[in-house]
Amino acid sequence: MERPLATAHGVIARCKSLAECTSESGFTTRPFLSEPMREVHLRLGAWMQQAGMSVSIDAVGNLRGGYAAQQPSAPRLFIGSHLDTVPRAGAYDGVLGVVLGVALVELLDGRRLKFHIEVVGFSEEEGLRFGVPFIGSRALIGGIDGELLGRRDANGVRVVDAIRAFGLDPLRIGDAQAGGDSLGYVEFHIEQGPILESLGLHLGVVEAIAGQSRLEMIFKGQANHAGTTPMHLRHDALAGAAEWITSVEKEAHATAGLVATTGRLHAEPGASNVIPGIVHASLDVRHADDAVRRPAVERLLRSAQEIAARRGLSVSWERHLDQAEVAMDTSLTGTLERAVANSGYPVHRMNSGAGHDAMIVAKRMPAAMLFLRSPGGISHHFSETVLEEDVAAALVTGLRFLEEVEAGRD
Ligand code: HGY
Ligand code: MN
Ligand code: MN
Repeated sequence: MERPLATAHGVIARCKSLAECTSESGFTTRPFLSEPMREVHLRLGAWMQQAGMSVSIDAVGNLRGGYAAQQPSAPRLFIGSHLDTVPRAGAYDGVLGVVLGVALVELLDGRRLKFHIEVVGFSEEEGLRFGVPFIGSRALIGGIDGELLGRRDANGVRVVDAIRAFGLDPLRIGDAQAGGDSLGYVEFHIEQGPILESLGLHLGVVEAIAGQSRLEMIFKGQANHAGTTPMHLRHDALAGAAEWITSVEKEAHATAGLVATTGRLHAEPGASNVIPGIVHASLDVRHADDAVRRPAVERLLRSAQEIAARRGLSVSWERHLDQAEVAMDTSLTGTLERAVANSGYPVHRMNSGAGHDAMIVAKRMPAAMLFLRSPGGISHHFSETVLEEDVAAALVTGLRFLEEVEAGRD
């Protein structure tokens, strides 16, 4: 166990080093195809090379490290997670899974297996820059279309232009697809919630990932003078949005397992002495059961219409994501469970409330996920952390998992 503990220390140090790559000084904020992502590619790419991997960057900016099998014709196991972050993120969401993948290859110490290993650092998972998540993993399964390439960021830059500006060729996006030799995909990720900690467990095996909806709501009223317009003659878009946000919270409280969030709000023209005329509000809705989530979204939209009509506002929306719940592959998850048990850890199955690249990759190949305990249940915040002993547990389990997959090739 000494080696994984030393390596766990190194894994955490590497995650902290990558957290320095940011577009907002003093925090870790790293959008898709941003300048700090180049530095992440350089640092991770160097570690991959030291581990004996061949390094490339595909046409959507995914960093890919290949570790060759004994035979060139062998199938390929992907180990991956994402390298982009939410604003003011922690050092581990996404990055940990990629750094752990590289560490597992290092621990093989040059030993070649009956399958190739490809460690993928996906370029985009959070949806920060273009409002839609999973651009990196979508490229791996051939899921990038013209509509996505034409989407614009806050500065009006299209996805296709951002790809060119990063020095990549959008015409080669098709080459990013995983081939027919794909054996499966495994993702290591912090839990981002309090369950494992409450149970006193190092690790959790993911059974299914909850579906999610993401929308942008636009409330329109009448901007006007804050001093001269009496209260009963106002059409305040922000007051309407605020009433709706409160109703969203009530609806989520009233529906078991439903979570609904407005995390971004933008009021125009945005002055203390002007009644807000236009408000953009994000909406994120999740539930483990799509049959609960989808009707809930429709109820929230009807509630927005009722509130807007009563206040003399208009409301419209753009649907950015309707991602169905996804079950992990039973057989690969069974292999992962054996690895957890044979490493001496209790097997705990759980669902994921957070979205993950695994839910996209699962459309193309068997996918499995291992969670590491999140101290304090905190994530999507700079105080997010992980324990060295849990990283060591993930490394031991990861090595066992590779052994189990190897044994399955006999
Ligand atoms: O938002 C999510 O669920 C994930 O962290 N991308
Ligand atoms: Mn995240
Ligand atoms: Mn993540």
